[in-house]
Amino acid sequence: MVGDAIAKAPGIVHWPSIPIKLYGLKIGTHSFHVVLGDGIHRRLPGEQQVVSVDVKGPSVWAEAPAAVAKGAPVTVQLHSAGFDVVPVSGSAMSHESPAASGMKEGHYHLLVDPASPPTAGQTLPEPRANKVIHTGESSVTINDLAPGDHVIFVVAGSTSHVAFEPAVMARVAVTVTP
Ligand SMILES: [Cu+2]
Repeated sequence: MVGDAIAKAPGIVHWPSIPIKLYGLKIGTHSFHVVLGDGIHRRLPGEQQVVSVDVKGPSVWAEAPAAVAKGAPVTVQLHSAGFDVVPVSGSAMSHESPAASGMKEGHYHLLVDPASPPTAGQTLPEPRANKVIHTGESSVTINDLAPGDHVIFVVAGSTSHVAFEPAVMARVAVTVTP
């Protein structure tokens, strides 16, 4: 209804511009209901539009708490389908044969508050504590997030750390309260 509050909750994406970008979709058919809201998230007049998308995969998706208190660790749960997640091999980054894995196997890359969203085919940055994490594990804990809003991208990349093309990624938002 016009004037009703639009919740901030899982499955509801508030997006300030066009196009709307949706990350972390599971394989399968999804339908999206699009409505307009005002600056304080109240429904504006206008028809609801419904669009449908069939996601073929591969896919990654992630879950994290929407809000944590300052100093609390943030644990991100990682999920995937349509490719094999393998442990990160070698102690150093290697960039031989970037396309060799062909999206059949790879691992997760977590980018905490990157300057811009990651893109398909890019070589992912080297590990940095609590900022850039390469992992084949099914969860990651991030520490020392400053109070405020944070965005964490989870990017599927090859064993040589190149983002899958087309991009396979999830996005989670975490607010750290003072
Ligand atoms: Cu990597």
